[in-house]
Amino acid sequence: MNKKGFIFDLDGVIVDTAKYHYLAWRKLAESIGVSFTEKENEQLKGVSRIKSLEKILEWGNKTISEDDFMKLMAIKNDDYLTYINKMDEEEILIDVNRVLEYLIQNKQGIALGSASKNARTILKKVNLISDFNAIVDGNDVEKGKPNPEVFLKAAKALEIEPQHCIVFEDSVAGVQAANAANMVSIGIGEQEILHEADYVFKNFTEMENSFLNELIKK
Ligand code: B16
Ligand code: MG
Repeated sequence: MNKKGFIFDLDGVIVDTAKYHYLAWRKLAESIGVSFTEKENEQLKGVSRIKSLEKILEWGNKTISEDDFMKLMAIKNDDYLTYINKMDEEEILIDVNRVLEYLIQNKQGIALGSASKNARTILKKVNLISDFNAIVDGNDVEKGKPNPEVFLKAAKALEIEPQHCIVFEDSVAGVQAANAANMVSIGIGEQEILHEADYVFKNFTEMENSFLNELIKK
């Protein structure tokens, strides 16, 4: 039997939480006099919470105390969680359910590999948590993407060798992390942005079960 490990990023692959990160970061950035648009938000995709705030402060040329830094991160997260708490199954991105069902039917390993410390809360809200055999998130890693740590830990948790793992990612840093982990990288998004990936699909609708089957058989 061919058993592969399929590792899913969360934000941008399973759900679009980037829009909520955007609203919360924009509110926070504006409160300290830093302008924040969708362009800046794009650069925070796949980036940890700490690194995100560091970047925002850098863009605004601000230096603050360690204490204030922690306070701002907490304010942003509280605000973000007000959006997360309203989420339900309706927010699962197109055809994610079909892909998960196919992989479950074919007895494949399924893991989450996300930078988010809120990953478990989000998976529970959208009722997908029981589909995952392993969850590795921002609470479990020291080094963020493009470091491969998150995906290597997910492979280990699945007890599947990295070269038998496949990663679905929407961020450039995530694709680089998958490549560094010696896994098959599948970009979900635009080819021009995710050109370092082994394959790129606009979304899961473009990815047929026959393609998944080929990955399993490889
Ligand atoms: P949190 P992913 C990432 O999720 C987001 O893309 C990124 O924008 C966010 O800053 C990061 O999680 C940390 O999220 O504040 O919830 O810990 O794409 O790796 O699933
Ligand atoms: Mg992502």
